[in-house]
Amino acid sequence: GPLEEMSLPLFFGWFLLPSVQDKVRCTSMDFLKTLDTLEAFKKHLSDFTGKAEKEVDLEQYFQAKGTLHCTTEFCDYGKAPGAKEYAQNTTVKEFYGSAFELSLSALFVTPRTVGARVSLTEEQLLLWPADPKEEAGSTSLPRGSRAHITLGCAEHVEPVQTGLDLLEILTLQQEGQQGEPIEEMELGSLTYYGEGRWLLTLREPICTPACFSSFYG
Ligand code: 2AM
Repeated sequence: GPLEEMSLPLFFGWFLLPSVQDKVRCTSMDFLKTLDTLEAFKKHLSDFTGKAEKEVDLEQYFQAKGTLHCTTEFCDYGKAPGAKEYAQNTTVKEFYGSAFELSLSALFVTPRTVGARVSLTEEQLLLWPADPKEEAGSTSLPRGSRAHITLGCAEHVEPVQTGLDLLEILTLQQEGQQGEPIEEMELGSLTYYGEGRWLLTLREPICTPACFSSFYG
């Protein structure tokens, strides 16, 4: 019946506490503001606009998408494959409602999304499901590679894209593409990977408290 169908959430994940959400949002806005002014970014502006001469205001370009969180398992109310098994997993049940500290190690921007990479600890990896997308490349990426927080999406782009954009950058790195080092910024080093893909590796990871829980919507 309908109640049974509702018994699984839309997704499980780590939810940032409201006070740190503001801090992370500010950091991301500052980064976008700075990136926008860089000559190197202007040089590759057509990645974002399709036209070389047009201007782009990155802060307007991306729209925020609700509460900041790092999705572990997308359940789609039970319709997604593996959702039931995940919800019934003893580790998932044990840690449900527990506090964690997430480490944000990088920020990334593409013409589609802006996000923060989350570097998971061994304990946090226990809550990370097997992810076919991480295993998809010719040599698969380490477990947890997709872990991220969506900070914003371009118009008509769904948040699921953020993790795929991150995997794309990590795949390039794994294939040996160093990217083009752009400059040392206050927050860390900025690298360009072509096709509008920018990665800011943070000098100091941002540590943020987060609660492992689920979202029904
Ligand atoms: P996100 O984790 O990149 O932000 C609700 O849509 C949440 O579930 C969003 O946070 C979204 O992306 C995530 N999500 C949506 N579809 C997904 C999918 N097919 N696989 C993994 N995560 C998904």
